Amino acid sequence: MSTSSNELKAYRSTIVVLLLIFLYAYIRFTTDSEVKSSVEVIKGTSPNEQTDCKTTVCQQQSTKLEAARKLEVAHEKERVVRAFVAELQEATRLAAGGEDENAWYHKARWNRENPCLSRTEMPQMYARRKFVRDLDPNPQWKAVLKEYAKLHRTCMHRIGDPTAYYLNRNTSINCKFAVIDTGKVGLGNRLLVFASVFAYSLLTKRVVLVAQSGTEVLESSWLCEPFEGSSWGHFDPARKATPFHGENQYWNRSGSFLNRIDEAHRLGNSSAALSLVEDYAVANDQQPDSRFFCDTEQEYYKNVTWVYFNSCFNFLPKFFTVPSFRPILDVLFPDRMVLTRILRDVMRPADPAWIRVKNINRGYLEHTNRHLGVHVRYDYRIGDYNSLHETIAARVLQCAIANNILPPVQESTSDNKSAPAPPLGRDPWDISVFVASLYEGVKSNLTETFLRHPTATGDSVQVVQFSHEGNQKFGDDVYQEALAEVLTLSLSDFLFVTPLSTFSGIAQAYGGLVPWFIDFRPNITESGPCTRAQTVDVCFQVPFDYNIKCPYDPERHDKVISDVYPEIQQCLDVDTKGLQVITENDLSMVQA
Ligand SMILES: *[C@@H]1O[C@H](CO)[C@@H](O)[C@H](O)[C@H]1NC(C)=O
Ligand SMILES: *[C@@H]1O[C@H](CO)[C@@H](O)[C@H](O)[C@H]1NC(C)=O
Ligand SMILES: *[C@@H]1O[C@H](CO)[C@@H](O)[C@H](O)[C@H]1NC(C)=O
Ligand SMILES: *[C@@H]1O[C@H](CO)[C@@H](O)[C@H](O)[C@H]1NC(C)=O
Ligand SMILES: *[C@@H]1O[C@H](CO)[C@@H](O)[C@H](O)[C@H]1NC(C)=O
Ligand SMILES: *[C@@H]1O[C@H](CO)[C@@H](O)[C@H](O)[C@H]1NC(C)=O
Ligand SMILES: CC(=O)N[C@H]1CO[C@H](CO)[C@@H](O)[C@@H]1O
Repeated sequence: MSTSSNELKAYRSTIVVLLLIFLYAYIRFTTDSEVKSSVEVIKGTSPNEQTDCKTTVCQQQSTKLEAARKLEVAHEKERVVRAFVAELQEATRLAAGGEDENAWYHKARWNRENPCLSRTEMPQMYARRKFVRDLDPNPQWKAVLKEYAKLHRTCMHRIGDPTAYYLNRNTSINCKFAVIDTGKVGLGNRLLVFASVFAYSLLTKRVVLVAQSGTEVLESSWLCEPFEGSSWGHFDPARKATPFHGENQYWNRSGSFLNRIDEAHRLGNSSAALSLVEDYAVANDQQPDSRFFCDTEQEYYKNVTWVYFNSCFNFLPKFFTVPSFRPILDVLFPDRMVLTRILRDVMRPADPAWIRVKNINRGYLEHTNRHLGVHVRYDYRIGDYNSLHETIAARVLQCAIANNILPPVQESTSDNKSAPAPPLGRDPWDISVFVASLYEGVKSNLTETFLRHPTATGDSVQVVQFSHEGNQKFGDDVYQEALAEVLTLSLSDFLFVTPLSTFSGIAQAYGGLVPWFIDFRPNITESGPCTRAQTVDVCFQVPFDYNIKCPYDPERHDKVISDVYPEIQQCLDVDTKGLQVITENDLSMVQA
């Protein structure tokens, strides 16, 4: 019995060694394009083999194999980034038309004229949090952003006034554009659309511009200019080029664009048929059509000079379903924290908003050991507030105590006042709770609770809230203030958010935090007061489809998105219906 089992083991090991040697050789000698698939083969089989891998030779082989695999992955990653940077550089070269930017661009002067404290200070503030890891450095992303900024300023310098350039149907400069138009929406939606359209512009090497109507706030008063040497704002201030309002100018609706693609496909792919789909400008309404997220359709979009996004949705998650976008997305954002990166490196607060954040921080939060952020948003109406606020206040407290974020309080105030706190193995903490809400209910309840009752740990808890507007407002000051609140929330160690709220969403995304949703469903009993989110990403609320809709990609067409891409999931029931990207590497650290 034992002899044969030993034999079997030896036999197995030999096979394993041979297999590993074979695979190693296979990796070494396959071409670039095959690297990916061979890597997958090894990934799939190695765990089983390693359990059998007892001999030293085998272990050495396996270590070598692992090293080879890592090296190949790193090379592949480098190759993808290099190729993408080269494409951006080529786009810039074509746009420049031989003009040298040193003749007109003065970096130091531009930076003097466009000060932005948060550019250098914000990363330091995030790094200072005590219960949250910092984002990994990402030099590839920085390099890509730098190239993109160069493309942006080159195009903007060459075309002059973008509105006139559009209205003249001018195509003399080799640049393409994407316009963001959110209309009148709150800060959260606005930033999410900015991030979505920016992501698209980067992926497709378009110049991103923000449409400006007379009544809208100037983004430059609350956001820094994101691209060195140029401005992305103020497109079409007089609304002469705006689609969906009155005169349509040159915009074709995305629906008619898709119809003509279908027509071209019916006629076969002769160049005559393809030229039927040569649009100057295409406008997307509400959110891009599902077919926007397909390679074939994106091939046609490459020939469209202007693409307009009239939207208030966060459609960024669906870019992870576009096969041709995936390699660079995967390489630049291995943890899928794309929204966090874009918010922190493109949507930087302008000095007035940032100074406000610093003041709040200095006055109330900096000296504390632990910082909980709470954003409570009742559904706009005072009725919801009156019926819900006691429940919500209780749930916030329960959630914080159940998750060891706030200490429990002692029942009696007078008798136990001098009772020594139980030994903790550390000094008592100062814990701060920052509440952002249009109402004061949660703040009053928490303040009262911690004033009346000593904590069981001896830690002290202070609660802060600044604005309580009652109703959501719009306007310059309100945007600055709202952004300051979002950023203060994002600087928390722990974050409680309101389901469905995009204001909550951008706080979690700036902060790189996986928050807890306070359950706003009145009668919920089984799930407890709160539910931990599944990701740092924000929900793409109500996408048109949960299936892939790419008729010219029969292999994927009509399949359920989450089946094909498990890294994209439906948003949680406690939150809202939609899709979101599941990020990796939660930055929260193990709690003390
Ligand atoms: C097109 O744009 C270029 C660059 O700004 C400009 O020189 C040219 O005059 C424009 N052409 C028309 C027809 O407006
Ligand atoms: C064009 O048509 C040919 C033959 O009908 C086909 O092989 C090819 O894949 C088509 N190309 C595109 C881009 O659709
Ligand atoms: C885009 O335009 C180029 C040049 O006009 C043409 O060769 C190509 O077929 C077009 N692509 C599509 C998908 O229509
Ligand atoms: C806080 O709210 C809970 C739930 O409504 C209530 O039981 C408690 O008395 C409140 N505490 C204070 C101090 O207001
Ligand atoms: C507080 O004091 C009361 C009465 O002396 C006692 O029953 C209770 O156990 C004490 N609580 C704690 C947490 O020490
Ligand atoms: C919640 O409970 C109350 C009282 O039990 C009931 O009247 C109400 O219909 C319930 N609401 C929901 C949404 O189930
Ligand atoms: C179907 C459709 O609306 N086509 C229009 C698209 O836009 C061009 C101008 O760019 C018009 O000439 C087409 O009629």
